[in-house]
Amino acid sequence: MADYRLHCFYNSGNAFKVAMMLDLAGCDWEPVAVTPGGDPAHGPDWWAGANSFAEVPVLEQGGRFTSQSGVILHRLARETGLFGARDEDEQDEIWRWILYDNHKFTGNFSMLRYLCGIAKTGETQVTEYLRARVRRSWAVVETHLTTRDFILGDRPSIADLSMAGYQFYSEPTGIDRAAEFPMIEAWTRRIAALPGWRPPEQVLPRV
Ligand SMILES: N[C@@H](CCC(=O)N[C@@H](CS)C(=O)NCC(=O)O)C(=O)O
Repeated sequence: MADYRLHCFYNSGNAFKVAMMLDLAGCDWEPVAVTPGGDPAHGPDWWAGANSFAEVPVLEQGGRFTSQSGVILHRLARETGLFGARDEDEQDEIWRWILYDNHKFTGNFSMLRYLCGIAKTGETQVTEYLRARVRRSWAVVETHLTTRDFILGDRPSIADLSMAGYQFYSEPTGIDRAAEFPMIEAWTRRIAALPGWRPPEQVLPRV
């Protein structure tokens, strides 16, 4: 069995955040496919116990299960000595961006992508509302990246991996990233150029 097992599914950009970290850090890991709501590999006990939040990703390591991509990234940075903070100020800065990511940068975009690109609901007041919120949070990151290559400055950290998780899916959302957010576009390409990076379709299981 691999050192790390990532319980995940293809469409989860939150799971892809962790998959990127495992790949870039050169970890020995394998994906375990999850079907939301229940599947043969994950019975009711798993959903009620190890995964009581009923979300992916969940990282399994030596019988221990951890959910929440931000916490998983933090643990992996500590264990591998890679993509983490060099001091307490950097640690605070990483958490500041990961929390902003979970709440706004990823939080709004993941719902917009789901409605527009996967459920294909068509235009609604909800998609309009989410798109406006995505544009506002992406504008914050666009400005931040005008003066640096990565979120902390000149080197990538788990803050970048968290925030980039959904940037590698291409369903239409009504937002033209390359045209509207060229700094985010360039940052995404810098992350994809890191040694060991693989796209979601190569690493996450389709269920
Ligand atoms: N803040 C969580 C979000 C996890 C999350 O929302 N996962 C989605 C897939 S991307 C999920 O499992 N959704 C199932 C549900 O909400 O029922 C994290 O970063 O891990």
